[in-house]
Amino acid sequence: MFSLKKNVLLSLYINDDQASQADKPSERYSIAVVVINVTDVNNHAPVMGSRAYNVSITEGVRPGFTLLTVTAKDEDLGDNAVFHFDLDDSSNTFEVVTKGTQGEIHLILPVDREAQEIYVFQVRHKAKLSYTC
Ligand SMILES: [Ca+2]
Ligand SMILES: [Ca+2]
Repeated sequence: MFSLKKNVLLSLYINDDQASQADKPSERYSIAVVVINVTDVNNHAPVMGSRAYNVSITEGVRPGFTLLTVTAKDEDLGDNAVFHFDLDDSSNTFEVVTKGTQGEIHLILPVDREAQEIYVFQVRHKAKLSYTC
């Protein structure tokens, strides 16, 4: 479970230089602890682990085969860091399944090299919450 807050711990001193406890220097000041809670806002978009992938598969591979796992990272915390992957595949041959910060790209239809030799598509990530810059 993520926390939406990070703590900053400060020590606050108050010192009396005029105090007369010269024989007890530890009584010339007092200390208070100050805890500052910094709450996260959604100010980071997810970033892909790589800008491009190149994968080769053999025709005849059965649908369901995982041909690639992509990753992304969001610097925020909790729900502010949640995203899912989406696939822009006009051939409808592949699908992406989001598993945490990873996206598994599966084959969902058979490929035939004589029918199509190369597939090019985009993998996108979409944040669960809108973020502020
Ligand atoms: Ca974010
Ligand atoms: Ca943030």
